[in-house]
Amino acid sequence: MTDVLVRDLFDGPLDIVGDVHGELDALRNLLHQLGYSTDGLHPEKRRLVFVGDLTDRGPDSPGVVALVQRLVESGAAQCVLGNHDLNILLGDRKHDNHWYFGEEFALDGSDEPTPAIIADETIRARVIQFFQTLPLALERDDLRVIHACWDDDMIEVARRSSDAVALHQEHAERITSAHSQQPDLDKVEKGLEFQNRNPVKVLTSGREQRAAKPFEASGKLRRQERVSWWHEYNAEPYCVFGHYSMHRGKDRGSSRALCADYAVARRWQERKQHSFNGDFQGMLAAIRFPEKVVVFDNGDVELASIKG
Ligand SMILES: [Mn+2]
Repeated sequence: MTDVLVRDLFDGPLDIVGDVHGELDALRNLLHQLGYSTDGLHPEKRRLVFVGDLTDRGPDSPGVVALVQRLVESGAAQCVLGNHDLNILLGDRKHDNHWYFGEEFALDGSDEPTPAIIADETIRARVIQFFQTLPLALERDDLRVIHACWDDDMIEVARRSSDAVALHQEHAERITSAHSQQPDLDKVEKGLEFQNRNPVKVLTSGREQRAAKPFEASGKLRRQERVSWWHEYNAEPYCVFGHYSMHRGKDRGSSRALCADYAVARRWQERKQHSFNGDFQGMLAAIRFPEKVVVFDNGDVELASIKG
């Protein structure tokens, strides 16, 4: 594998699919709503691009990876690596990726089962083999695709590497060794350096900053918060990204940076709610380019949010 981590994006009209997070039914519905055949072919020669985070939380991560892998390998789709996909490549056990490690339950110590298809040896090998082929970024003159954050300096670093895991480890080790010379750095400062000075982290999960006050997210007390980089994005090409799950109707993006993640990852929790009536709030969506409209998995269509 000698391809570098920043590659050419398909030309022509595209449908850029947000974070799927194991929601195979939603993905099948969305591809149907967009007009694709099961082979990923479109009568108007449109093509698919995935912003990454194919797995975790939803019920069928192996099914989503298998479908996207088939589309990518047949030339019908492209896909970039997300932070959840990276965690699996790094062998990092997280709360949401228990399925990959053969665990029936989420690893947060709760007794609540998270119904999910569990990976066996064959599935694990196939998932890793596919994720190893994924770039961190795709680009063409008028458009860029990234999982979390387009950062020019980090993109330049990624252009010189063909292995996301090796690049991640190289920078993690460099930062660790720099910290041994800086005994005064506090824990938050060290955490921020691991996040903000590692190109693979910045591109797949974005920059962070010290929070004014500690806050709770996903059951953990956090002292670092995400930076809303899209407010400052003013490059000429549009940028479509995922990762920052948004609520429908609530804008996330600048005039040229458009978020495709409409929080389908919330569905596994929505299903557990007593009051759940089958109407999901979290949606899977695709941004059509150059049209800049959003198509949802239930067939709804709206203009892509372009307000800051
Ligand atoms: Mn993500």
